[in-house]
Amino acid sequence: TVTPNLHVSLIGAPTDIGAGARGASMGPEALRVANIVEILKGQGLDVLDSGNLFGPANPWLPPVNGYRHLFEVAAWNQSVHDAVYHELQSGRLPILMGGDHCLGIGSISAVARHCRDIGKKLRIIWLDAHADFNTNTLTPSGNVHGMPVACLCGYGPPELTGIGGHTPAISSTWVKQIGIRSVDLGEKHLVYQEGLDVFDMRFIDEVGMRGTMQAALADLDEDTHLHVSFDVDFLDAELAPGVGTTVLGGPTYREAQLCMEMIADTGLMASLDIVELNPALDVRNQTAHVAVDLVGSLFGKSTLMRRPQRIAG
Ligand code: 4U7
Ligand code: MN
Ligand code: MN
Ligand code: MN
Repeated sequence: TVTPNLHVSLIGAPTDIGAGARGASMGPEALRVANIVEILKGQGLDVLDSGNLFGPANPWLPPVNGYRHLFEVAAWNQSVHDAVYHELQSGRLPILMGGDHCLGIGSISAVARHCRDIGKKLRIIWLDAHADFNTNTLTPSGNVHGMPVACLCGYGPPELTGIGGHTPAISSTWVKQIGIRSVDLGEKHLVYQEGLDVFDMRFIDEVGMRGTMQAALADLDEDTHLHVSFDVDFLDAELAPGVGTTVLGGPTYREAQLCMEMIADTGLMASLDIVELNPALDVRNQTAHVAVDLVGSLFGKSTLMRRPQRIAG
């Protein structure tokens, strides 16, 4: 049987260093203003807000060699790696509050290192409108928030691929992407070549969110560490306007709830990123409130009393 970790640590990483629009740096505070601490405590979790990490300012320069701000991106990711690894070693469940999605490199490198330490199987649920599988030669923007999955799989600069002490940090077969509806032309080829498991919006349209999550969660076992990387632009743009890169046609509120509930039912989530929230583009913090509500469901909030159960594959 599976016992979820009830001791969670919030880690704020206030930066937009890998993004194309300014403002994701305000994400951690917007999540706090939307009562992330109180809501998780209200669900019986022991919540520790460790405050914010520090890192270089955003110089807002054009790309060099296909990367914008590579040096600063590496510095932020090193500090995210160290903080996430520390919480995991302390036996706590880290919740990284970004910040843009380039920080998934540091976060997941740390999770992968921890799983190597203790011999656990790692699986990653990547909730996003985008595949984030660009490289410096494929990227149309140079923004590193479009590259974290590729970097984690070993396609990227050594400054980013080596952060967790092992390159590649993960195998692409460990990643299940949900909600994808925007993949760049060159990126498409690399996603195909790698055989990445992408449950795109067409798959969700045809199979439904229940069937999608059953497939995405099929190869978990009791010894699996499940990491969830929640890019808020996963959600339909009407529901979640407060993100830098909105894409129409995302999961509805109900579909997103079911997705989160089915992850919670596994009892295996052991680390989480909440990224790409951009309060500068939000409407009265609504996107932050929706994100926090969904995170509540990720941690097992449900309408009715529930007995422990597992969704079989
Ligand atoms: B996010 C993009 F070109 N693919 O690489 C790119 F469309 O973390 C967007 O998923 C990346 O929000 C979006 O710049 C990164 C673009
Ligand atoms: Mn993303
Ligand atoms: Mn995205
Ligand atoms: Mn984005």
